[in-house]
Amino acid sequence: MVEAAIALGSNIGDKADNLDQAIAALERVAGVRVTARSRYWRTAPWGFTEQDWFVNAAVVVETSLTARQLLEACLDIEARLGRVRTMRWGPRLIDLDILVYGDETVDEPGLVVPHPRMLERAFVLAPLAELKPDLVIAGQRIADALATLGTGDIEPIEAMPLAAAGE
Ligand code: GSY
Repeated sequence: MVEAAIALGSNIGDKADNLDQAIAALERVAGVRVTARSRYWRTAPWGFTEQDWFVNAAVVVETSLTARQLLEACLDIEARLGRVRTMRWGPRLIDLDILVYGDETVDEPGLVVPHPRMLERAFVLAPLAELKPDLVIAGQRIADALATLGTGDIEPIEAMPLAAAGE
């Protein structure tokens, strides 16, 4: 069994429900067991900023799948939930990205782990730091990498008044 971490994000429709459904679908994949999940975070859009805010989260899974099989399972969940791929950095119904797969390094078409840009993104590190603060990627502890980033544009949804979370 390998321990892997997966980032989730959504900025179309009922974002939190999209994440709920994706995590439930992951739990149903044979050979995958979700062992921990972060809070949901409301995050400002990164990259292409002229789009709606995101809900982001992270999960840790124990899996007997290979990294490639886990990727295929994630892509299958995205497709079944109705994701349509348009622009590269554009809005998305649901996004599942493998962040780490054990201590393996993979660099293949369509599959690069550890995720090459994860250390630059607070919307990835904040949820992951709740679950794996001491995980070291490229020589950096997740919690330390997060501390170097601005976190002013992200906040855990549970900490917000319900009316604001649902706006
Ligand atoms: O890289 C994942 C998709 N994505 C996101 C995201 O998940 N959250 C935020 N806040 N901004 C993003 N920009 C892109 S692209």
